[in-house]
Amino acid sequence: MSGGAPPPALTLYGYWRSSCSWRVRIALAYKGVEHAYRPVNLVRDGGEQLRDDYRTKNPMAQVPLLEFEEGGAVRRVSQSLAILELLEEWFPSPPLLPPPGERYLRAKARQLAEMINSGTQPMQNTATLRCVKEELGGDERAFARRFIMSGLAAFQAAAGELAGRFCVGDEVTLADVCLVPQLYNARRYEVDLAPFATLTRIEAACLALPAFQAAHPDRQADAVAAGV
Ligand SMILES: N[C@@H](CCC(=O)N[C@@H](CS)C(=O)NCC(=O)O)C(=O)O
Repeated sequence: MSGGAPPPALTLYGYWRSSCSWRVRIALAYKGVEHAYRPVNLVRDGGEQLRDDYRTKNPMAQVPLLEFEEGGAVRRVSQSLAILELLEEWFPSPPLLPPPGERYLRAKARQLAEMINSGTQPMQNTATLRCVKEELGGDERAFARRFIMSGLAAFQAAAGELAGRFCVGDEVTLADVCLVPQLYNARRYEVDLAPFATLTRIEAACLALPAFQAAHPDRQADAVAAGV
């Protein structure tokens, strides 16, 4: 059904300011993987992700989505961490996880990534904030700020024993790939980052790397189209 070799062509559906798309862009750039990019504008006309043609591709109506052909069939994978793990299997070098023998450290890199992926980002996602504001009449920015702060505080506490130059030792892992876009979002929602000195130090180390720079939202073709 599915071979081990990577398919010849990959297409990433994403949005320049989507932190989850940014995670995948970092991994593709870090591993030097050629791919096509198909922007899905999450804002225009209420959001292109909600259109039937996109929902057919991803019933969750979210980006990112990775599309490729295999064995004559079109295959699609959504959920950034599933995509990152797939890329790690196809393109193991350079790795985004500690070596296979380091099971504890591999689990910790995944744990930190999940603390952002499932514990923090969903609370500031477009659909969540639209519900807080339009259906519940709440202050969506305060809501986002509240959960980004508690998520980052937990992340920093959990990373403490492991952090070196990056979140887990001195090599980039999935934890860094998730952290950097989350800190960008924290600034968008005016979170005070002063208590997170370890995280902003790691962020600076990541942003010194060409892959993180190339994946930055402001460098994406659809950001230019949006006038940024
Ligand atoms: N856990 C998912 C979350 C995906 C997600 O929330 N994507 C956001 C952008 S970062 C989105 O498409 N939002 C559209 C919406 O909420 O309508 C992943 O990691 O891919």
